[in-house]
Amino acid sequence: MIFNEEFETLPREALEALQLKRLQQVVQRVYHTVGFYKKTFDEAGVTPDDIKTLNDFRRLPFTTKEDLRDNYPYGLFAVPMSNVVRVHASSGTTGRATVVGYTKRDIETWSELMARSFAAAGLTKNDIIHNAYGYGLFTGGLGAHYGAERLGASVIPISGGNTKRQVMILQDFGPTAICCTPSYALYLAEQGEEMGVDMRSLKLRVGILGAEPWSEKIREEIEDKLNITALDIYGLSEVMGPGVAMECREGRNGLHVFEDHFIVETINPDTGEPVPPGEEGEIVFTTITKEAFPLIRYRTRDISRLMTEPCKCGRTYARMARVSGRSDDMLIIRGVNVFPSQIENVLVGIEGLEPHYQLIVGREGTLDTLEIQVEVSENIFADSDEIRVLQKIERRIAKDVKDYLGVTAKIKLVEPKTLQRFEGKASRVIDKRNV
Ligand code: DLL
Repeated sequence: MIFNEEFETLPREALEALQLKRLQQVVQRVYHTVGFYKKTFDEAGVTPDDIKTLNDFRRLPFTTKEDLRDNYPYGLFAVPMSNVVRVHASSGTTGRATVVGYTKRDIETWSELMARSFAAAGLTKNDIIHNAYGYGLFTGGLGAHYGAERLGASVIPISGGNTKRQVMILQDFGPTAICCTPSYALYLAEQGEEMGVDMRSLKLRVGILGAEPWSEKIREEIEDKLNITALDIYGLSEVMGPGVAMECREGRNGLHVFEDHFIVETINPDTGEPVPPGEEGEIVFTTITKEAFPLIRYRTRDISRLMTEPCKCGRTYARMARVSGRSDDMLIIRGVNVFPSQIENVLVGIEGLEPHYQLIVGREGTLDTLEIQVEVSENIFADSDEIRVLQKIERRIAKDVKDYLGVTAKIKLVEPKTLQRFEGKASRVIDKRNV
């Protein structure tokens, strides 16, 4: 279902004309209201009047997370605080939080984009949405909440945590859709099973899952355990929150970027040069309708690739492939670059393992070490030849990690349900080298 037929299916030419018009307006506005942009544009030798085509746009300087931190908390706001009706913040793993603001109209836009996302997942006003994204400074909870109301659906504002109670509510209130991180969906499934609840026979039929990277294999696992269709939703606080891009039910292949509100590009993270559609690069967004906190060419650090082929759902937006990881999540182990998602890909391909793992990076003398802890499936312990089977799995992981990623890892198989579970975003890397 398409929530806003007019904008979501605009012919490309009209869409690009709209983008240019909106871009020109926002560039004028930030140049004249935000000191930071005046300075960076001047330094780059570009003025708002130079933006005559969408291509000229590449002359504008990038904005980085560092810039946001330097202007903490409100330095990049383009309206007076009296026009700001909400702030959110993302904590990040290092340094100061990033603070973002919304005008009344920004909240309306965001609600509409979330409503569009829910509609893309096949939801209507007849659905009951169990919203387990955290409410608070995190954008997930309130973002999804307002979108669900905009759609006219019924929302259960359960937020994160208290997992046993969540299982009860899933049984008793009969929600048809769930919003949470993929890792929390798995945890809920596991917790339900432990409570003796048949999680496949709930009324749930759709999951709108995001806020962290996940793989196709994890999607299959969630779909199987909860008997739902699981769809990927993407967003980041700086750009708006959830609902920047959403996978549609029909295509299930890449997330449509709501390009009437955001211009998306991919760049080479090392050189800043543009990368053509189809090739992996760092995703960069420019917001073209936001009032309180517009962002020009914001470098997300997220790695993905753009797809411009038409989608069977009829939306004319470009799609981004599922985010494979963040350039700043990259681990360098004895000089080899490794993304946690690459290790996950190796693990999910091996029979007998559960999708719960932890990576521990350390240092012995001057050498980096990597330990992969991963849970094995319950049924392995039923095997009479348990020890031999376990050893075989261990060797297989070590070999695959070495063959595919070029790093030597110590493997530690652990019993089911012994590693940490996550209510929000999973954090699977413990880097002891930094402490
Ligand atoms: O995570 C917003 C959100 C809430 C998105 C709920 C989807 C659902 P932040 O806390 O600012 O905002 O974190 C943003 O999370 O730059 C990505 O690295 C990662 N991320 C978000 N969605 C996805 C996804 C929210 N679908 C950061 N796949 C982003 C992979 C994702 N990574």
